[in-house]
Amino acid sequence: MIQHTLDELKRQAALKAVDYVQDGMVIGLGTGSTAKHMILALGERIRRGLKIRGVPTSQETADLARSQGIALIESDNTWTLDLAIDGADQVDPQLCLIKGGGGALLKEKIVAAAARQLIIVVDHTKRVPMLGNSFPLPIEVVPFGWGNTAKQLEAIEGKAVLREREGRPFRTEAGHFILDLHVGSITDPADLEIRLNQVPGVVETGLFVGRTSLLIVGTPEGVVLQT
Ligand code: ABF
Repeated sequence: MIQHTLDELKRQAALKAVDYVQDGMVIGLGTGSTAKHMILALGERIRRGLKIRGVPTSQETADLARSQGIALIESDNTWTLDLAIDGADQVDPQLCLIKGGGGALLKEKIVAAAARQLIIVVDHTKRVPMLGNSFPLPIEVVPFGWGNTAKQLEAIEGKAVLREREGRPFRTEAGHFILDLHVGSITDPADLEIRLNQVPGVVETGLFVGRTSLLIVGTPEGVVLQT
């Protein structure tokens, strides 16, 4: 059997996702190493004549998309997205997600909410029977009083750890902090999302519930789809 690296499995799944992109569509462009493969594949198709426009979920994605000739909608106003394609950190059997490992969860969720369809692309290691446990839940919070926000989150569940980069708090593109909430099994993602969002200071959580239209998984045995 051919040994595939995880990155190759992500690439194969991303290529499949790009099959769903049609001429004239407006596409939400995700962030991360899997989304990068998707953007490179879109670039290939654009060079063969595909015409699309994109809304990027991060500066990194915007830069890559431009380099691939994807026309970006620069307006912050209103867009109608035919499709969004993004990665995830964990996916459960109901297609609920944990996202935000890369820190782009806020724009990713806004884009997911604006899209008629959301395709999530992962390698098989991201599939879990239950969200949580091995991956802490990222929560974007305003810096003001973040320690108080952390305590209130912990009163709901888990241990909140301020994400740092090079010894300083990690800042999202919107200037917020990320608290990584170490929780056990998330038995009811919808309920937890509601409760976490009620804490003052929380901007958004990395729980994506009921948003995935199609999951595309790269596995050593081939690409698998789940709706
Ligand atoms: C983004 O990229 C994030 O929401 C998620 O944290 C990450 C997925 O990681 P990768 O595609 O690099 O494995 O979609």
